Amino acid sequence: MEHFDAIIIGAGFAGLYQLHILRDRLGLKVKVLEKADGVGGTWYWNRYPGARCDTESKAYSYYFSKDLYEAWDWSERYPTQPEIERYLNFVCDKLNLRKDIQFKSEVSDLIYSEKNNIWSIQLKNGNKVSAKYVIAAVGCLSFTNKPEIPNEKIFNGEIYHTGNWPQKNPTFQNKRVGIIGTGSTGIQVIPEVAKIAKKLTVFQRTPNYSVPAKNHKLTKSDQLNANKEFEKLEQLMLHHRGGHPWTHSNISAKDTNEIKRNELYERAWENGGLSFRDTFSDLSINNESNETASNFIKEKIKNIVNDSKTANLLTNFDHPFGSKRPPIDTNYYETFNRKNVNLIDIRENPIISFTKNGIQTSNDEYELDALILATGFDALTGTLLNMKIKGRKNITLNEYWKAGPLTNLGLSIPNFPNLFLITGPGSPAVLTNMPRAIEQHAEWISDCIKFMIINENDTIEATQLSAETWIESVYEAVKGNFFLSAKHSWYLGGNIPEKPKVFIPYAGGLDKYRQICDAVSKSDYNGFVFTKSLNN
Ligand code: N01
Repeated sequence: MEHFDAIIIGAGFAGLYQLHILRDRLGLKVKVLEKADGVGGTWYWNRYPGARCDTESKAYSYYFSKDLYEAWDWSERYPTQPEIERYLNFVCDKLNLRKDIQFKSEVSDLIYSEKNNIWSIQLKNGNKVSAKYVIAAVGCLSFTNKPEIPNEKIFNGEIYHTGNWPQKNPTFQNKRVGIIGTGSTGIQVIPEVAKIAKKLTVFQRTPNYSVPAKNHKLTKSDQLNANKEFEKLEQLMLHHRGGHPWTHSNISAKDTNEIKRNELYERAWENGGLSFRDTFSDLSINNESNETASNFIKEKIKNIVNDSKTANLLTNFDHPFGSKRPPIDTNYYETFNRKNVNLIDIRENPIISFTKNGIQTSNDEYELDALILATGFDALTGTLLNMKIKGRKNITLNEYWKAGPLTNLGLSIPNFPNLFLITGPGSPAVLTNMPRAIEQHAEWISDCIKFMIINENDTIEATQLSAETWIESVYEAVKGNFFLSAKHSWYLGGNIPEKPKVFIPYAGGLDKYRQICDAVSKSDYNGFVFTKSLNN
């Protein structure tokens, strides 16, 4: 069995950067294990029509190297899936990473041996490797949520999940297509499929608030400006709680007069994108303020959608704006004005089962040639818990996290020494511009391993007390935030029936979180214990 200093699981944004710095800065023997046959992580699997990032390309890039940043030109304001996949392949080649990535290598078991202080890593293909350190760079949204609809086997049509899209794009030309799900993904895929399908039936359980992306092609001068503004963008992102390149508003919506407020909303709507939710400072904590945003979006939708019944269904919100991750779109609401598109309310009339020819709801049958599930993910913990991870004294991660994920800083788990998580549960991760959170984590982990090498430590492990204290901080950070009021949201495990219902990410902001992590490393890792073996 080949032994490595470090095994990294996953070759997305996180795994690639972690490989680069552990190998090229610390000189470690490192291998990345990747389930797919190419790099990209989330950007490998989510190749559905319309897949594109909601964060602007100039910000959704690595920032650790200005040379690397300047060597790549994005072609649109928001990068498409194929362009991000190409970008990650470019980074991989530029940094000569590919030779240390083993593709088609899905990890099934991770077992820690206390006796040897070694992790053995079992792959689904039967191979085995071992390592001193394991870094799980498995992504936060990588384990698909496929609802169990009875009688799937009798359905004659095709079934696709957006999070596991086939390499060879299926064709929907002249087909009757159904889509379940109107989250960020559904909102991207629906307008694209509507353009080609003979008929599109959208099965909506909960309407979502969406703001226009206002995507556009980037000109040469846009690209040069992004390069010139590298330092400025970097600073803005460092000080933004979500790692985005704009400043926070300090104006309350409720305290702003209606004319001014609508002017600011209009400007944000016209500008498009995720910054809409930062138009005012109190949208996520004050009912009155939140309602102003919700009403503004409702009005917009009602002005766009011609059929009033459809418009009512699309605005029948059951959660405050921003309490679920707000999507952005290109022609989502406009799509419902097409003659070939039909919106079905499955909250009122739930899906009962597949039939031979389609889907049966409580009041009708819908004939379909293909069904697309845009039903999201078992987020943040799904992929970790699906690998069988055993730590000290044979404790399994599944048992240890029975009541919810327990980590210190979302980086390390008591009883699981030398196992690090990138953007793990308890970190700001999914509430941020991911590459910023990923770079911060990968660097913290690399610094920590360097510290261990210098000090000849064999193991590092979060203490139980530090993890319990940190999870208290996670609950504290979200108190009073509307995130807690969207009961079905994946932030709360609400989309997976058997999941503990706890708020998973740290909502205190990436800026504050970075300071906390820095303070921990400066204190020689307060909250962690190190051990040395007798050989040292
Ligand atoms: O998943 P979701 P997503 N029966 O969980 C419905 C990121 N992302 O893939 O709301 C019927 O948000 C569910 O209905 P409801 C982003 O962080 C990023 O869209 O639970 N319906 C909902 O409508 C995002 O938040 C980007 O009532 C069922 C939908 O399916 C995260 O990924 C692009 C159902 C799932 O929405 C997840 O987004 C896309 C069932 N049994 C995504 N189960 C970019 O930035 C679920 N639904 C590129």
